[in-house]
Amino acid sequence: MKLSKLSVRSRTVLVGALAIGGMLASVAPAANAAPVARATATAPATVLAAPDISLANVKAHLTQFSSIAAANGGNRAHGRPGYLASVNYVKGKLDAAGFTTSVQQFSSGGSVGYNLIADWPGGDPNQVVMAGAHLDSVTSGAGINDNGSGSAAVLETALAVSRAGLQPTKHLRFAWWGAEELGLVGSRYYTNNLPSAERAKLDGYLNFDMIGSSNAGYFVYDDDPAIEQTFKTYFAGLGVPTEIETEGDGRSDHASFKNIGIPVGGLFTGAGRTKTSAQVQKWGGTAGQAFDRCYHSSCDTTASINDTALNRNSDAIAYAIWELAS
Ligand code: DTR
Ligand code: ZN
Ligand code: ZN
Repeated sequence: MKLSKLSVRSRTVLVGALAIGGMLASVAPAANAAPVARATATAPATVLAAPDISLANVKAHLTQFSSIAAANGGNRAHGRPGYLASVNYVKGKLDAAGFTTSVQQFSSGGSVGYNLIADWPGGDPNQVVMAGAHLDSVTSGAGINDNGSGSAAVLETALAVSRAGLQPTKHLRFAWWGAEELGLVGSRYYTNNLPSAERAKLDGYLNFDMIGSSNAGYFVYDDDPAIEQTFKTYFAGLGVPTEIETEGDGRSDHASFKNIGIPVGGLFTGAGRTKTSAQVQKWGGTAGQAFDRCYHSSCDTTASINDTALNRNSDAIAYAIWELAS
């Protein structure tokens, strides 16, 4: 079901049904799904390793976002047609993959905004693991790193869950936020309107905003120790050093969840701050230059993406989802 332009009204659509549904329906594994480990009377289910997330698939989503911006005035900003087209693109992929999707509407600056929520049927409805990314760009450009990168990586991880026919212990929910660039408006609307009984079910929220910066650093949010350790373990396995994220406390959608007491974590490759020589020793790149010299600029295009950083972070997201939901 494609969304068309709607009247400017602030209302919650379907999220109530989403919260009430409880997602108890099980889903038959896809025909080519990897065999799912099952607990037996004597042995607990072993946690299956997360699949590799295809960089090519993630970049194909970025190409779609780029085409959407080009066809809609050059951006995917809140209140502009490029944002709604981005929502419809992501929603179409998720609906086709068996997710239960809902669109939450809100109003900001006189325009209608949209959050896209996708639940993977199954898992304990009282233990929900969420992962999200803001889908809107600024008006100055296509927003491919900020935040097509996070949106595409979370989408491809969700599609990998479907392809694997994953049946995690916990319930998985994915989200793409509107109007983050206006001040976390979409994610704040979601958390402010989440009933307390639903808040209590949230075990954690993972946020991915700018994960393919051209002069990338590898930053891990240090808000929740367990989530932080999950990501650090992954990067240690790659032999990639990480630093704690200090540029953005409160500057992305994880803040909306932290503000209501939900454990949060996430990954970031840097925005306007300058990379130091010491960081170049760890990660390569260019000292004295911004991590993303195209931050909030018209040059935030597919040409500005660091493939290695995007690939590593996409795989880290899958690793964390498989680990934290088992
Ligand atoms: N506020 C984000 C960019 C940003 C800046 N610092 C951080 C730290 C962690 C995540 C994101 C960010 C934006 O412009 O969308
Ligand atoms: Zn931004
Ligand atoms: Zn962002």
